[in-house]
Amino acid sequence: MNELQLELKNQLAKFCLANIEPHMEEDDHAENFRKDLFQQLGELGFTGMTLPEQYGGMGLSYEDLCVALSEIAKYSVSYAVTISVSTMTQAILNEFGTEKQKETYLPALTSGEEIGAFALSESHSGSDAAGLKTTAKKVEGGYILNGTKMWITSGGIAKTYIVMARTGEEGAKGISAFIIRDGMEGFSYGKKEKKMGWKVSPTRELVFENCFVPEENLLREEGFGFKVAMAALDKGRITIGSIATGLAQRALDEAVKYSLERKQFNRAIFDFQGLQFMMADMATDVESSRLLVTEAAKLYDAGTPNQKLACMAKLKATDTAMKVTTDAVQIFGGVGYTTEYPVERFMRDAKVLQIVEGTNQIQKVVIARSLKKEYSN
Ligand code: COS
Repeated sequence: MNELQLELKNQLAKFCLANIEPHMEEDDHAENFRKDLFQQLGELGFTGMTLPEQYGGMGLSYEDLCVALSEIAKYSVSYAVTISVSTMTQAILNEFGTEKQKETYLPALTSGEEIGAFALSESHSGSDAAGLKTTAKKVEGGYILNGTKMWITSGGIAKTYIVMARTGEEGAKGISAFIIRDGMEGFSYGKKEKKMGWKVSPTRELVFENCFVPEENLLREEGFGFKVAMAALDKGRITIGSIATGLAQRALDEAVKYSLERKQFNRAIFDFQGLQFMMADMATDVESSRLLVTEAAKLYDAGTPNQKLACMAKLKATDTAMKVTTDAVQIFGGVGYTTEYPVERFMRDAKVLQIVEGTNQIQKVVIARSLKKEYSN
């Protein structure tokens, strides 16, 4: 970690300890997202880290972003994910938007005044993203959208949504990407999901009923939407990996500390080799996840993105988060299963990391496709 990254990490640790940690248990229970807290993170520069300064960003690298997200995730996966998805929305606008689109939407997002969201999934198209059914029919001056988007992170609290809808033929080539704003006529929110974890981060349906979207809200051209979505996920998968790594690190920290204090049979439970081996495995998995995530981010920053490595990072780090948080609960024993300690929340927050931004089975599909290509040449 370089000096700047250490500084970012320390600044975030201080902020999260003072402002997030004290509310987490209560907010998790009440499913309460604090917009003011998100905005404070914005004032510190953490809601637009990778965007150019010209649009209010910090002009930092994905490796820096991963360090920051990992640190926030130690305290709250929900806030880390809100920032990760909002940053992904900004990256889409920055990469595929016109100058006018960037100037219109980016400053409020980078500053943290507004939140961005990404809407690809539908009830019948999750892993098979190219099968989406929401339609965008061309009319004079724009498009009319009809359909429902599902499981949208920050649904309801976000102001700017990148929404994928069908303008043409079946499959990937018929999909286009639109910039949709909260409050547009014909755009409403469906039910807020009741979830196992990520309780502070709202997940909602987006409902489009004859929603008119002006032409200037189309990203690039018709039929370009699937590429927009996949390119965004290539980066999103690295940042999800960094969040998983932070969560796993925190679970390991808690487990080791507890095992050094907790006594059974007149000795600290850490002294039992059964537990030592468990914690050695946990630490090894956390470290390998961090190395994979960092390498994937570095390659992206160097202008040589490696999709296979990004998928491996997401796969390894999120499987690690699930395993390490589960083992942490085991090390805590009975109290680990109660809300007296945070490890049960860590375990609940870990599960969906194996599902979002492409299930871990989809990551394996992409990794295998890449292997086939490499070995067929
Ligand atoms: N970047 C740019 N373009 C990409 C791309 C990427 N990473 N991946 C695919 N494309 C392009 C392909 O090049 C292809 O275009 P051409 O025909 O012009 O070459 C087009 O997109 C279709 O690609 P493909 O044939 O690979 O699409 P599939 O339907 O087979 O889908 C998977 C591929 C399964 C990998 C994709 O649907 C996927 O990632 N699914 C999971 C969705 C997901 O992550 N959902 C989570 C939502 S956010 S919580």
